[in-house]
Amino acid sequence: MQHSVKRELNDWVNRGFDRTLRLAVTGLSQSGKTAFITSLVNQLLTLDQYDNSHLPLFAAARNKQIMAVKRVDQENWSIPRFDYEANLACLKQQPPVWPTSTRGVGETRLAIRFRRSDGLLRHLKQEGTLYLDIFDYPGEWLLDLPLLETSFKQWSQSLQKLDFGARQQLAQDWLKQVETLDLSAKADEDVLARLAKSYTDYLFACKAQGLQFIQPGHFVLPGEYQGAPALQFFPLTQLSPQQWQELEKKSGHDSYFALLQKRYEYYREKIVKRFYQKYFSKFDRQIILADCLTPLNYSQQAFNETKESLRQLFSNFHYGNRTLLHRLFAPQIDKLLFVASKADHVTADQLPNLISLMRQLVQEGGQHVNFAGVKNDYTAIASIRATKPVIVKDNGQMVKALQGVRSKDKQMVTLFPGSVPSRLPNADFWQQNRFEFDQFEPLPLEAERIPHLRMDTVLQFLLADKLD
Ligand SMILES: Nc1nc2c(ncn2[C@@H]2O[C@H](COP(=O)(O)OP(=O)(O)OP(=O)(O)O)[C@@H](O)[C@H]2O)c(=O)[nH]1
Ligand SMILES: [Mg+2]
Repeated sequence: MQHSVKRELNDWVNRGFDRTLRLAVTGLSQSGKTAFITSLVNQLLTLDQYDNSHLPLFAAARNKQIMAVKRVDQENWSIPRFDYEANLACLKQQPPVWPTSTRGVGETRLAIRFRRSDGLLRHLKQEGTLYLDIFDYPGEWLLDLPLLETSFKQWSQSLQKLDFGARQQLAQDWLKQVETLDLSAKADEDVLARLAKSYTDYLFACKAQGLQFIQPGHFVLPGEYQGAPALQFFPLTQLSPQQWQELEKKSGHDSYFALLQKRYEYYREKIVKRFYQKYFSKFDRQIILADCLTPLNYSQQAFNETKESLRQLFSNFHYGNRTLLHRLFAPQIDKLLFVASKADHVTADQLPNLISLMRQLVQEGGQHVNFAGVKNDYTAIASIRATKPVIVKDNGQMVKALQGVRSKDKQMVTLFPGSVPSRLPNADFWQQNRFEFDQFEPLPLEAERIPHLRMDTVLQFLLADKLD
């Protein structure tokens, strides 16, 4: 074959190998999304032709198929860049600190240049590029998704169910103000703004107690909508069915009752729907991060709210054709990975329990999930390791323990974190057991690489077939 013809053919074949993969990283607030994306980008950027020992279970790395990885210009220039550099800078500090909580969206694109392992056209140079698009957002906004299919009345009534225990106390101030309001009277915008602020204060107080079910999500993280009337409404959780009926009959279009509904609908259509349309309309694979350990630390109520939040997400995020997400935005997901995050909080022998607990946490709400055609798996990882496993002698016995710098007092400690329940804990269990999972500070980088636990299994699941 003539040299130039061969090159042309090579180029043509290589171009054919270029692929794009858009990854949705899904998880409630503080579940570990930013840590995960930062680590994933870091693990790939630090791949090296000579030493890929940090990713032994990622076949393409092990087989030295990956030639180069670069961050490149993202497709959509109107979305802020994911601030990888800032996150890495936090981990490079001495001592390292955690990247901060996400306040807005961020997107990044990696170009992964690879060599095919095998193929029909073996005699030709077989190189291709996989473009990997990932975007990050505040987890708070995820819980707005269920609102898309919920009327104002349904939403108000659904919140009634949560109104017990710690919530009941925290809501007192706001509820007292709502009680004195004549809902059928002509609305005063200032009064609405004041009451919405009081409702928002209540949501912040819930968050501070580890309660996850925070709706509407933009109230605690308004982003560009700070101060907008679209965020000045609140649910009517105290009305009886009869009171609803009466208000529906007698309230005029300029009443508090009418305006609350209109603002809710506006919020749903203009803020929530737009957000999902813009960012969730096209992705190919999804990873769902769940932190099962932190809610165990807080309370039974916190744990149950995490379960309820995931359940509500699942009733919208499931994968058959009938789902809300599919109807509205039609994403085509072919692979889905459930990940228990922060697995370095427990010793290796507890990982099966952690995976089993997470499986139940997500499955309880997703029993009806139709995974038709969607490959799925469950795993537990630490995107950014904060502890090292050690063996210590305790009463003459060797036991597995963890060592790390504890966040609350910055002391290096060695501890045995205890067992993770393999099933959803029931009421008895909460009375008899006490969970104490300490927070740890991140470990320092090792030769520019972020120490992790099983990120290579995640990369293998998500990328392997695209690099083949
Ligand atoms: N030990 C340990 N802690 C982790 C890990 N990943 C995250 N964390 C902890 O969890 C916190 C939240 O992680 P983020 O990655 O910021 O969570 P997020 O989902 O992006 O949170 P939002 O942006 O608020 O929605 C971190 O500040 C750490 O304290 C991990 O792999 N190991
Ligand atoms: Mg984040």
